[in-house]
Amino acid sequence: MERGKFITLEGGEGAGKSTNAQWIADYLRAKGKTVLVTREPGGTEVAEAIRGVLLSPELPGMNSDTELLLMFAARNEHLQKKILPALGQGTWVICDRFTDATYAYQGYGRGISLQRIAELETWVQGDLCPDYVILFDLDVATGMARAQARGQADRFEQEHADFFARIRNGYQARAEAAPARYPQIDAGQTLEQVRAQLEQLLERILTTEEVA
Ligand code: T5A
Repeated sequence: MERGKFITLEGGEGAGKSTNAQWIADYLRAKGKTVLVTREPGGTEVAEAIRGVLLSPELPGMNSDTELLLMFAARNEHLQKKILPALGQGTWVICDRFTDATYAYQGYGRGISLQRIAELETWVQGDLCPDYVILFDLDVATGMARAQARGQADRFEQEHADFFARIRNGYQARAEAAPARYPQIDAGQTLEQVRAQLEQLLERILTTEEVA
């Protein structure tokens, strides 16, 4: 059976990934695809429990390497139990954040060596990487304002603007290195305009897959 496509949604806080994940899935389903929507950190019972530790504002701050290892521990569980079986059955997987978030947050944000992240990536993923990384790009102030408007901030949302500026730069650096695999959405537009951009992009992806 032909492997499903693996599409991840990335960007800073409040960029609109979660708001649009289900909409993307519904669009693809209407085009005849079987689609699974999931998220990181999380996606399985064990990985969601790890997410609870990673995001809790109640726990004291954790060492950056501990944070990195927990992200990959959750990812391994998620990949083995959910993502790889789904892809193997021909299901398209839409994942709200994946390893690009680790490069952006733990690498560019926390300052962990990108080489160290790459080693863990190879260990956990082998040669699996997303077919497309949809990057929701948004200025930091708007993203923080949107996230704050939702109420209590998690451990990451309590960081300062310079942390999120490094993250945005990190995502841009990764997108510039492989622009065809990192299509970008201007997430500062209205939801209607964002969805018009997504529609164009999804049509392009579907056409490319038909030709391939
Ligand atoms: N993390 C994750 C790491 O550090 N390393 C890793 O490897 C991984 C996988 C996850 C945290 O973990 C970190 C990154 C994160 O900090 P989370 O709660 O899943 O925590 O965090 P986010 O993915 O950032 O979730 P957010 O909800 O903050 O961002 P979204 O999903 O991009 O934003 P969304 O869709 O919830 O929208 C936010 C608000 O804006 C509104 C929505 O209605 C909502 O209220 N909105 C818009 N308003 C106006 N115009 C638009 N176009 C709008 N789009 C959405």
